[in-house]
Amino acid sequence: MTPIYQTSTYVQEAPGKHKGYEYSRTHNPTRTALQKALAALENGKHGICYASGLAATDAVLKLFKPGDEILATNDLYGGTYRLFVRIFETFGLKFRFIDLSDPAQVEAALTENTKMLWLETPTNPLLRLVDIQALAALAKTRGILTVVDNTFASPYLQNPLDLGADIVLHSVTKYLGGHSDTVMGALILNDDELAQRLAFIQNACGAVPGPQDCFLVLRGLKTLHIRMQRHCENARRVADFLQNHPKVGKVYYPGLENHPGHELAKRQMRDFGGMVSFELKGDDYEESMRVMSGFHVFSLAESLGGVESLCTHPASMTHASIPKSEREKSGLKDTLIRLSVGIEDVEDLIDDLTQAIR
Ligand code: P1T
Repeated sequence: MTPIYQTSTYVQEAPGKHKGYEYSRTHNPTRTALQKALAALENGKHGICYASGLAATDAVLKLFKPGDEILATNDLYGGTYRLFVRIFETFGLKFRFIDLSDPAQVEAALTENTKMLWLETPTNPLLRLVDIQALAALAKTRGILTVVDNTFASPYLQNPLDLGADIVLHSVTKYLGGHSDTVMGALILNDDELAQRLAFIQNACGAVPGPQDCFLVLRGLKTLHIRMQRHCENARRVADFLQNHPKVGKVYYPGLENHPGHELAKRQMRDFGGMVSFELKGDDYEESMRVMSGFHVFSLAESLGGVESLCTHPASMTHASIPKSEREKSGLKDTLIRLSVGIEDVEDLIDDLTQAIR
């Protein structure tokens, strides 16, 4: 097993002459092992880890300069929106949020200042599908960078670099770590020059993960494939159950045949993932709140991708930093319930949903 190199500095042979490692903000052997593993999982050449998913996003944004414009999906993690609008807009970057599921709309929205497409697919929390191959091809013709936040799918289900994306981002906190015990982010890419710039930002800005966390993620990765198989199986059963429940309204899961992105999901992903969102019939706010407070097996908490099932109320939790008017424009209702379906016995999950909805 890769040791946990719990060290901040390394003895050098002579001034300016080190043995490959000089200081742990720059390099740490446990982190190097993890970065290589993550690169391999995404079929990428370079992996670069950061202290959180948002720290990885922050590093990508530092590639740009005032006046540059970023076109982003209008359904995305609330913290990403907050970083874009509340931090980087004040430094002169410009952001526009549109529905990226229609490539024709995207083409019409591009301007000469557009420098990056920011994709999530499936999106958080509405599980919309975005065509990575089509958008990356379009972006390439204009010299625009395509970044895919692959957190919801994980590399087990989808490899954006193979579809033409330039950079893959992960909140490693989620499926890669897999046990709700670590916060971390990663970027994976092929381009040497871009990787050098991002590694420079990693060191110069300093948002690096510690060796203990790198070890935990290395251990988590060993079961990624098995966990993902079970997440997908359980989520499919949960989605089917919800779809057939008389009190449930809309169910958002790319594995359902009536999901508008189902055909694309079949092409782009190997399975449909562990995230399911739904609304109750009648869209009553108080009823939704009662369901979310009534679970015994699902824990009411932010985050996703751990072995234990979680339930989240996006409007007040993960997406509270997006103004209500913007949330409504993208179709995110205050009554939406998001489930991260874990790897427990699925009958326990169905029983819990049954009693909570009752
Ligand atoms: O939490 P952090 O490791 O900084 O990752 C941010 C992030 C980035 N991208 C996506 C798609 C995410 O879902 C997240 C974090 N999301 C949650 C905490 C959540 O419950 O949705």
